[in-house]
Amino acid sequence: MNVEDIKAESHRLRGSLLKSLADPITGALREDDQTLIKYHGSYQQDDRDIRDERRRQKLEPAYQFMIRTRTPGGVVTPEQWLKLDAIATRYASHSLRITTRQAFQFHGVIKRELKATMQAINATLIDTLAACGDVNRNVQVAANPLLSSAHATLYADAARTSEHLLPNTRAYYEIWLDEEQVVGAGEEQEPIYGDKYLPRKFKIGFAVPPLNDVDVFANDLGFIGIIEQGVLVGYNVSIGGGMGSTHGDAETWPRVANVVGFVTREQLLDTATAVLTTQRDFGNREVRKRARFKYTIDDHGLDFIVAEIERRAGFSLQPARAFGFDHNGDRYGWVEGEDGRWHLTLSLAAGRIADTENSPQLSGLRAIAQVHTGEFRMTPNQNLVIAGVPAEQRAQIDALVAQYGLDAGNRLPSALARGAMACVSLPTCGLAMAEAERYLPDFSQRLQPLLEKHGLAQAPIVLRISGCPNGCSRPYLAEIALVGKAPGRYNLMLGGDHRGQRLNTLYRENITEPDILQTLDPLFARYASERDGDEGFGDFLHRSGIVALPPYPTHREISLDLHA
Ligand code: SRM
Ligand code: SF4
Repeated sequence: MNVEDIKAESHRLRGSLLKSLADPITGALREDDQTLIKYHGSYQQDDRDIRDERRRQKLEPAYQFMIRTRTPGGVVTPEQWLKLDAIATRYASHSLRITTRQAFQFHGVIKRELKATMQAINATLIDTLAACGDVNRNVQVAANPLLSSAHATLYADAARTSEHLLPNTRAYYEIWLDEEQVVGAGEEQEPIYGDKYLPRKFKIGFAVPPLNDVDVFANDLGFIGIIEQGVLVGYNVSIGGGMGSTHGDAETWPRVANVVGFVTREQLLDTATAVLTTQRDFGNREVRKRARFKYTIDDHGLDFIVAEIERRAGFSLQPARAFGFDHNGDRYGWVEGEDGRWHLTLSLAAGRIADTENSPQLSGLRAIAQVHTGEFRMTPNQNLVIAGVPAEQRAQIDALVAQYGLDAGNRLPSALARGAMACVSLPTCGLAMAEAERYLPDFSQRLQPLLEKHGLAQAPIVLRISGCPNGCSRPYLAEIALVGKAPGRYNLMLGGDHRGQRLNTLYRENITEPDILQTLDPLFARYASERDGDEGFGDFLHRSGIVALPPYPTHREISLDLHA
């Protein structure tokens, strides 16, 4: 069955999940249920490292499940942290993985423990509903603001947007939490989503200028907080961002969002509903790879879509207000919020938190969670903020950070390595074509001598690696990106800016590490000697004519003068 039919016939996302879970013969779910479980925040996967060996032994693949949390803005309390850590250790692969959208992923959960794991997660008061599937996903929020009170308001707005856009079905609670079915599945209404939910996934991000850590222009819908005299007065709205594309398919492309206007905080939920339902009704339900909102905008035209949004919302968007972004990465180390509390940002290697021989990070963060009185914030760059630390507790946190080597990432020798991202990729991702997370530390190390040779160790160059063109590490916004093509082979993309406002361009196709290093060497040399002040690497490549904008037919760069 195709995905549209599976959704429509699923009895509001129930399908035969209960039967699939109860079947002791296989570690897998029935085929249609593999689609439906995504809406519950989980993916069926198999361990690709042992796939061939299992086949040789005539065993079914080593089926296992990934579970993703719905944690708007990536905020968790120390109590929740400790419980999630215990779940990772008891049911999953002994690691917590911070995603590029500020969620946790657990990997390696087996089918017969799936329900217990879901129940344990829900017992922390965190759920996984709508973390995957054709619905609104985990809402991103700027993680490391200096303006604490405006951020708190913005975070609350993001959290209520997330709640407002949740599916209405009780399927999740019945299947995982044993809630009794009181309403017939056929009678349940989905006022926002309708019978077939959205044509495709939908993503919302809330940014706080001047930081664009959420990469707001990669989201289907972006809200850019406008803060005047310390007060959050409303949001600029951006629509139509997205990264995914398919190698060699000219019908697909990454796209940066268009800034289309300004709305007040009171208009936020109506705006979100209007945008989401416009995509629900106009999105392409025939061709799934063309179903994202970015293509709906390109196919129908921006003016038509904006008019439709305004019609549904019942008000016109005001002209966008001036704002400016200065970087899309995180700021590491301690910063003081305006309320006098402190926030410590730790750089983590591709967001993976595990205990390894030289780096007991899971244990270290457990020790911090046991004494921390503030909160943890996962960043959209796969890093972690130990947030809201009273001044008098900084020394204690610093001592634990040092004891467990939690600052290893902050002490990496290049700014590039500290800020780099990589998607999960192998061995769990079924779509991976090349290594990403596991390759990032090696690649950064190989790049180090080149950076040093050209005096660029502290140049904040944005590097991102994805194991395939779906772009989960948002590679098309990076100044340097490797996009997986085949084992050990990548497309080298160059020329994004460091504010997340310009897409990069394919520079060399399907090359191996030695070629990548050889290609970058002379470019680093020119950048080192010809850059203009603190000009970014991507900006330099454009100014000097080394790369041009990519040949995609639609929105490739934010063209407004956004630098207020
Ligand atoms: Fe992603 C599919 C991991 C952020 C675009 N993504 C997947 C799957 C579920 C593979 C699959 O479909 O079988 C990956 C699971 C890997 C694993 O083993 O864990 C996966 N995506 C991730 C995460 C964990 C990457 C990471 O290293 O952190 C991120 C989880 C985010 C979250 O918490 O919700 C993740 N994915 C993204 C982003 C970045 C973002 O949203 O800011 C993108 C690009 C933005 C966008 O959506 O356009 C992204 N993921 C995709 C796509 C391409 C969608 C498209 O429009 O074509 C796929 C494939 C698909 O949907 O068919 C995909
Ligand atoms: Fe998997 Fe590709 Fe996403 Fe990486 S970019 S996690 S390889 S789907």
